[in-house]
Amino acid sequence: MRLVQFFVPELGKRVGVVEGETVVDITEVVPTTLALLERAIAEGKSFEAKAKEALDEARGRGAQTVDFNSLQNPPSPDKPHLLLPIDAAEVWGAGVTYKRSAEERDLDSQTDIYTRVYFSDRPELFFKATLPRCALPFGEIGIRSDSDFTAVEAEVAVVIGSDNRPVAFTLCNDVSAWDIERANPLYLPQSKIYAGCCSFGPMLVTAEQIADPYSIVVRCRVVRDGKVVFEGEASTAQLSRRYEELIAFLRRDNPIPIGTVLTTGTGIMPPPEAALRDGDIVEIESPQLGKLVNRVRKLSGV
Ligand code: DO4
Ligand code: MG
Repeated sequence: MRLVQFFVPELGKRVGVVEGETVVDITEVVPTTLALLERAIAEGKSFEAKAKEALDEARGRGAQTVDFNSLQNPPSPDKPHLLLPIDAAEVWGAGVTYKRSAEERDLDSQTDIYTRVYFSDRPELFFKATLPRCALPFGEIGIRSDSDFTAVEAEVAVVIGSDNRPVAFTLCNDVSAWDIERANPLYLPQSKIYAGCCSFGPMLVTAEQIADPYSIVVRCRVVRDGKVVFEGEASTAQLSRRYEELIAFLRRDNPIPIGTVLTTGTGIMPPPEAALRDGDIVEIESPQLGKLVNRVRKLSGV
């Protein structure tokens, strides 16, 4: 199942199942994707099975449909648009899970700490964002006012249920101020957490729909004044850790809410020339997970 949350003027927030180019509105059965996941867990059902049940029930009640393309708009109270696909209470990140990420970060910061973490039993995990810090699909991601090199980090994210198996996958942009991280790795939280530091979506794809979670291809483009200034690609075939391992470490002695999103690291490392600028458009795309688009905005420092 592919699940979205979206906004329709006059109706407000909606939940839908994406079937091809059509979105079947299941809001009359369940008000949010998080409620759907919570109900699935309470009833001992898979997220996929519960979504199918909700879809069948909504259809039985004569569910409305909308065209998926009609939702691909920047957030505005006057136009239908996509929302974040789950109201995650917390977004966490895993780092240096791809060799390139370890090598390039060590080179840039003249340390070996990233390679050590890459090979260590314990993964790097960090708190990334709360929902208000996350940009909606087609919404604005931020560049801190004190950063000259903020980069897109195009990643696969998992949604966590009640155990260590991902219940769904989505795309995530772990936007990060690399110059701040490079100045001193202890500045990592300032590099990672600020207004508009993250976006994820456009949809949740339930785990059952992903034939091989270790061959998810992710492509990323930065478009400036209509021209592509950076393009990169990675695959979760290059991911050095298992999703279950990352989730198990995150959950250890750390009660995380159902529906938490964990973004699993980037395998695409843009060069300094691709430092994000105000007005850039960032596209992250995957054949399995859809396309996440955001505009970039330089923050004002207040
Ligand atoms: O260690 C710093 C952050 C790493 C990260 O976010 C990544 O590898 O994706
Ligand atoms: Mg990252």
